[in-house]
Amino acid sequence: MRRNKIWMGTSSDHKFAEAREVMKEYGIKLERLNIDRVEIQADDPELIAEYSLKVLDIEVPILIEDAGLYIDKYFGFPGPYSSYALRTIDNEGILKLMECDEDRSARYLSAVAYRDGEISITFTGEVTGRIAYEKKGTGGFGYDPIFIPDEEDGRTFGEMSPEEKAGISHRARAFRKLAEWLKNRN
Ligand code: ITT
Repeated sequence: MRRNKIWMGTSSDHKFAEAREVMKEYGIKLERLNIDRVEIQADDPELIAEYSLKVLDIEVPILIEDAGLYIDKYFGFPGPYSSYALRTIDNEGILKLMECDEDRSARYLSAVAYRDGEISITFTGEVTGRIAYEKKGTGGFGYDPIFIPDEEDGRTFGEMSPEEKAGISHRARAFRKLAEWLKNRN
């Protein structure tokens, strides 16, 4: 089975664009399968991605990514409910909820479940940071305007270029692990 072309099942233009750029660094072509994947309720993004992939009846090399924002003080909320929280309370709601909180530590998690004719394997990526006091920047998507990664200079992901975000993001880390693994295997 050809593995230098892989499909990503996602409804998100942003997730796909970020993932495609990372895979391109390794000479791997990522194609988009525009689907609404089946998502189970679980705390762990690995389990969610793996289940979404398991119920997908397609025989090509394919992957699913599950990602989310996990706020430490709120025991990981919104976590697996990240899409729902964005659709309902949005970034303004998160900022309001945390108005008086000094502990603002948070992380993004990504789990990429991959399958081809021979093997199923999952890789994870994480970036730690904190929730800003106000929205900043128009780059990225979702929670990026309120997430400040630890490893940078205090700017939110929303204030960074796509390349800067890709240098340290949860997604880039998980996809790089997959790409390295695929390269070593070929
Ligand atoms: P698919 O399930 O169709 O892939 P989705 O948008 O539902 O797309 P996720 O469940 O993986 O994707 O992500 C949940 C939400 O978390 C998503 O709606 C984003 O808004 C947010 N999110 C994930 N990664 C993010 C990132 O890198 N920057 C900002 N927000 C992100």
